Amino acid sequence: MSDPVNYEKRGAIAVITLTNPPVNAIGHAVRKGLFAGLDAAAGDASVTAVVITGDGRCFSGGADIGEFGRPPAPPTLRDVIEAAEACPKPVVAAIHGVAFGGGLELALACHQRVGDASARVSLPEVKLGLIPGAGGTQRLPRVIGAKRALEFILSGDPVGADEALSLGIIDQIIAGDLVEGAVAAAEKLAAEGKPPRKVRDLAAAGGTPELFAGERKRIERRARGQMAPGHCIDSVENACTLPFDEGMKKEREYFERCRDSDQSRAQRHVFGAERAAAKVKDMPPGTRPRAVESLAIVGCGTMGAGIAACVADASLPVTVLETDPEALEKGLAAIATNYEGAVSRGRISREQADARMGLIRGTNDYADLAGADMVIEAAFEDMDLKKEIFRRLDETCKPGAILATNTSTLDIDQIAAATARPGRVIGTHFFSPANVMKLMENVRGAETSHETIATVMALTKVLGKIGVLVGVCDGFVGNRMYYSYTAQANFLLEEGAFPEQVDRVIHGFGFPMGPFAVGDLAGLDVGWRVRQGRAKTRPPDERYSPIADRICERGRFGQKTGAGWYRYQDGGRKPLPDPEIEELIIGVSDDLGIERRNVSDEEIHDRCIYALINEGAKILDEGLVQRASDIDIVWIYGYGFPVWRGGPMFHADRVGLDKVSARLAQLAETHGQELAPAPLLEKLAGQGKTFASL
Ligand code: 3H9
Repeated sequence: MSDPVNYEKRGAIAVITLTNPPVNAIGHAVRKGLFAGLDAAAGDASVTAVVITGDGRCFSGGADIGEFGRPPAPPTLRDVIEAAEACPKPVVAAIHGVAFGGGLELALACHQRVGDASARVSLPEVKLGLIPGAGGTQRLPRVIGAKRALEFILSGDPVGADEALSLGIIDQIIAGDLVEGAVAAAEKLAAEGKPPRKVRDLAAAGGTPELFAGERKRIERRARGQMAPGHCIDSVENACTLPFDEGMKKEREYFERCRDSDQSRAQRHVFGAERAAAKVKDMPPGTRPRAVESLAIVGCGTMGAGIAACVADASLPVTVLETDPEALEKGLAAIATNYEGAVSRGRISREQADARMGLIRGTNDYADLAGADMVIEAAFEDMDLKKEIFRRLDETCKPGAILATNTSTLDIDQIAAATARPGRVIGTHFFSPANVMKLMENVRGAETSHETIATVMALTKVLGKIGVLVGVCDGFVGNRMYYSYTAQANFLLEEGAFPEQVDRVIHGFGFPMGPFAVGDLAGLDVGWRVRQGRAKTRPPDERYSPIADRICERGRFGQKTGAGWYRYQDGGRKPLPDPEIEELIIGVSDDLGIERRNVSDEEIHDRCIYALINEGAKILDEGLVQRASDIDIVWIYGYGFPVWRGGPMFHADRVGLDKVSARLAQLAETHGQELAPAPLLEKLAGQGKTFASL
């Protein structure tokens, strides 16, 4: 293994370079190397100043996340950072690519920071359920003021070189060779002969009590249930009110509390799970994704328009086909309106909106799709219609083009069979709104080629999405699990609960909304149509709740009709319990001969959440995902499962599969065999294993 830190001298300047690919994570060996380098530079009379930089693609992605579960080994990152700040010779950080987390904390302790145009800085610890723990909460407010530091730390989002310069996070942008520029800056500092400027000696400006109170209020809703954001605020407040060393001591306490919490463990799991999802286990080495430089979308309804916008957002040209000119015009207008909204909310500039709109071209003619590298069909959910479209696409599109379907339920293999290129057919299940939701279920059919899979997984990243590769089954992973979860929610209504109770429990678990509020938001008519289509094939002994159908029969399709599971006043979005629905639900219980009873919150939690986990276990057993954590990603990014619980399968592992399995077995005895523990769950529970162990 090569040394993870390189030390060299350029004239009188010591250059310490992190060489720990891929992202120069600061693990134990790097810390040791940095510490030794700083020590050597301090003790070498011929060295007048120091530059710290990163080799390869970036300065540093921060502390090594993989080490958080292990006992800390000295020197700690804080020791290294203190050594940099205390160095009697000027230390200059030279940043290219990312300086994230501990990487930025190291840079903030240097006496000057320079970067090139590629520099991006952030303190993303909050996304891992942590607070910056190596001085970030104490030094950043001293550099950019409390208000901006809070925004920066609470969002965890990066800023680019120009913004970092205007904020004062970096002092200079170097146009030519970064390290040469940094060495020149270090020589200049050394020549000035002044004592190094230390951020710890500055005062943090703007930390008013109102600022902190306002931020605490804001995160109550935005980060409900999460520990880290509150501690980020506490710690930045300390930077404004306490001496530096005391603030650091507190920061350490908060950091350790967060690091050792289940929440951070869950969020670190999600970080790894997200990256694991991108890897396809059976991909033959050397498989290369095809270039996708132009796309086409068939259908410009809600999904088609959303997908087109998401492609244009990624700066790729896209042709949108609607055979009906009026529908095309309407769809394109909807995209334009959406962009206008983004401009007026300040999310994108007018130039960006115009550029993106300029990438979208409408057509009524299939011939215009002939040159596309990939086509995504986003037509109505109807097998015959989709087959017909694929037949035409197969005839029209160039031989290498990939044909994808944005179905949420239909069998990809049947659709692929309508073409002479089943190897190039795949499912790309976007979630609505497609230009906002991060998840894509990429559905591999029996004949989908590895090259097609590699291409679509790579495209997913280009589109800024997180792709999970899944197999063909009814509803794929997300919706299939959603059916099991909402089925229990509906049965609970028949047995004695009301929508607001179920939604309250699920919201309390950490979902942004309960299943009934979600139904009203998404619209109830689509599911109704799907259920009508399936009525004929539903096994007669399968328990089926008619409540949702009866609600739809009254024309209550959710928020868009002002009424659904709830009523909505004056066009508002606040779900209000509706006596009409309570009456309807009680009527259904009567019709089914169910005696209503008091349903406890605990029962609601267990039946809904454990049904979800149980279906996940079946999916895993059927080999429809590559690993349990893929299911976690689907549920976090597609359905709002609380990230700080790590996803349903991680959550189950944490609760203990023996407990989950035993509780399901008990519930099944009273409430029906749908709740019987899945064989895989029972097996793992019996062996004392976890889903993660598979
Ligand atoms: C911290 O710093 C705590 C301190 O405040 C206090 C300490 C006392 N560690 O994302 P990619 C791996 S907390 C270990 O695919 P990209 C990653 O798993 C840390 N490994 O590439 C992947 O591995 P694999 C705060 C890391 O170019 C590979 O690098 N920092 C780390 O799309 C490539 O990653 C963060 O939260 C790490 N810190 O994006 C930053 N970072 O190849 C988290 C990455 O086996 N990281 N890896 O799948 C990121 O945001 C992105 O990874 C980054 C690169 C932008 C760096």
